[in-house]
Amino acid sequence: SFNYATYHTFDEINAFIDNLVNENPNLVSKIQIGSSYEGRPLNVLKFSTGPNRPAFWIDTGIHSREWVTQASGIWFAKKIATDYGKDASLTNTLNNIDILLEIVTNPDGYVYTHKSDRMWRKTRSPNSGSLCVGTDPNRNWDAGFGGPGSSSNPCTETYRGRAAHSEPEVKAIVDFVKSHGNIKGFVSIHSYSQMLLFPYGYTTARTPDHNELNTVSRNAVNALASLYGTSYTYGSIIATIYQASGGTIDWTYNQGIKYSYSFELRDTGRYGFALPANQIIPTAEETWLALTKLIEHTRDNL
Ligand code: 0X9
Ligand code: ZN
Repeated sequence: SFNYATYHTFDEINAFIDNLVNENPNLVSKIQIGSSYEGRPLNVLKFSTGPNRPAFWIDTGIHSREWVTQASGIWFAKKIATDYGKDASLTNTLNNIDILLEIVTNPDGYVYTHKSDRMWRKTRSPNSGSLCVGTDPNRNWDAGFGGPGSSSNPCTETYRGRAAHSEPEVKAIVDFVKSHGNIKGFVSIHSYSQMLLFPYGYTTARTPDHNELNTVSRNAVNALASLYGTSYTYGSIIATIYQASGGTIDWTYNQGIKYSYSFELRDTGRYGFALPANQIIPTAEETWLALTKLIEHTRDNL
């Protein structure tokens, strides 16, 4: 059976996804929202118990080297499928709102971290006029695009790309969010630093929802810490980590998705992106407690 306590290849994750769909046909389906630059499927798991519901989006692995995020996404998928009809709160959630989960959000980068460079972060699209490859998919969104905390140099880790939404991995989510039209919560999961963040990253201006997002975040990180004592900081991106322009959740917030958040999972730097596999399950378990708070607050404020 599937080992949740180890890191898996792209092919293994896709096999996991297909098995989960086959084993839970009345709850789980797979949507392909597009293809990566190198032609790999961009798969989204949809957990749904009825038609035309609002939705809560979760993505993991948009930065390919952040392996504990894809591994946690796998664990969340299994947790949701297992708990529906057993856990009262999750059952209430899925009777009111769909959960959408993109586990391998940057598949070309993920494959590259397995075969060539474990520390690859960006996409794998070429850049004309440069030998350097890839765009930072968390600087490529049309929210303060090209501003401070992003680079115009294709050879840097924070290269914004030639234009907003130039990366097919980003454009697929943009098109999906717009055509869905009823996504009420959005969480983009990164590592590492142990933080729960909300907009904005491109400007010091506070959003109109700052106080509500701050209170929900406090409740979520308290729930997270209740399991193993893991300490998270929280706040706006710019005030908590650093200025970053063109980021995912600034775009989703400006699209009207009030409940837009981003995690930076374990650890705080001892292992960094190379988090030992024996921390996958504890990381996923504690993160799920925080995610549950974010989803419940969205569900209860539709
Ligand atoms: O620089 C980034 O894109 C994020 N840090 S990371 O180490 N995961 O690359 C921080 C930017 C804003 N934070 C999130 N949206 N998580
Ligand atoms: Zn990241």
